[in-house]
Amino acid sequence: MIAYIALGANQGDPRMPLEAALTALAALPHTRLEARSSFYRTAPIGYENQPDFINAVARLETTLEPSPLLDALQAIEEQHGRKRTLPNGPRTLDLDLLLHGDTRIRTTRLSLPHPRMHERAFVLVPLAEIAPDLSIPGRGRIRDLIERIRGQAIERLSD
Ligand code: PH2
Ligand code: MG
Ligand code: MG
Repeated sequence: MIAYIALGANQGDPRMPLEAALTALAALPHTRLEARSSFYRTAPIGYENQPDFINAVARLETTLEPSPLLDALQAIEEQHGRKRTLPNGPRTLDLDLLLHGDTRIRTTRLSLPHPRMHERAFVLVPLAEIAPDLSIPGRGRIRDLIERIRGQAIERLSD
């Protein structure tokens, strides 16, 4: 199964936890890291009085089901000092499961596709870099979705 993961951080030098998280994703059991986007500097969405984020997206090929994959993502977050404080507030590392094949579920623990991904440039722009022809179940083609979020500040960082 193909799964897409959003990575984000905005404390200290956020590139370090993002690089460490990519290494940890590549080391997950039954999983291959197939692609990763560039890093992007993005203006905070939601709670605005906080530093800019660094965001990226990774594509995994995995036989892990959504729930064990989410467990693994949360374990990686905790290894990198994630403290759950304000919703939408500052974080040292956030790993969100965006898509898992064509799975559509809504549970208290996990919603797929991620319920806000289609309206966030910090997800769609890095995702389009590694999956330009993707369609998001129930939401449509990524190319069309990106047309609607042109106002959100996002800048691709050089390697
Ligand atoms: N994550 C949030 C809320 N707002 N804004 C940006 N730019 N990037 C994020 O990763 C982000 C956010 C909740 O997880
Ligand atoms: Mg999260
Ligand atoms: Mg998040």
